[in-house]
Amino acid sequence: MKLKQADIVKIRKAMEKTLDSKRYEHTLGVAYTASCLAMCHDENVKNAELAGLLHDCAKCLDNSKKMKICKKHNIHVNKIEDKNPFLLHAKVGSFLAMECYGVRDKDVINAILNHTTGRPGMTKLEKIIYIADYIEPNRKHAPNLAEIRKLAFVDLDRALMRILEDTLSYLETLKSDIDPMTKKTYEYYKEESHR
Ligand code: DGI
Ligand code: FE
Ligand code: FE
Repeated sequence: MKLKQADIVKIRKAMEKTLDSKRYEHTLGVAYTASCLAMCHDENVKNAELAGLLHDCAKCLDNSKKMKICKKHNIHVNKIEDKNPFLLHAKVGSFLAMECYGVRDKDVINAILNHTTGRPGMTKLEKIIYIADYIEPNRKHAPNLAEIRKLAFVDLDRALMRILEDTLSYLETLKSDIDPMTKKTYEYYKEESHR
């Protein structure tokens, strides 16, 4: 099924309702940034906008609601997610994208699913959403942001690697639990960058 502009408008309005205003502004930032990255790197622009709009659609559900959705629909919750339920907004979000927002495109669904931890062997769209989430205009505090923003429009893989490195060291300084997938993604792209 081809995505219509009307579907995008409907989803944008649904996000305005379901997200708090800060998260909605971030969401618009990710959608526009992802569209621009798609233009720059020859990806489907509308898919990038759609995945950007929906990537945090489950972010404003409280943790018990996210857990409940996982239990009800047999979505696996690992130990780290059990201790840090905010991580589940990606899995739950991809589920809602399919079930509530009618998304059928697998690549779009996977871009939502993997936007927090990444995964080894990401598609171009998955990389674009992962990167757009980090560099969108409302983000302010990440180190090296100006440099990574520029790099994202030159080389997706190098931008991805910089973000993975900075995210992992940030999580390590905070002594946060690290999801096995976050670690695996980093190891995979570190190896790939040496090739
Ligand atoms: O939902 P957003 O805030 O827009 O962005 P996100 O879904 O990428 O979540 C961002 C946060 O998630 C960021 O502070 C890094 C953190 N994160 C990524 N991987 C892991 C993680 N946090 C923990 N505790 N463990 C991880 O493996
Ligand atoms: Fe998120
Ligand atoms: Fe986000």
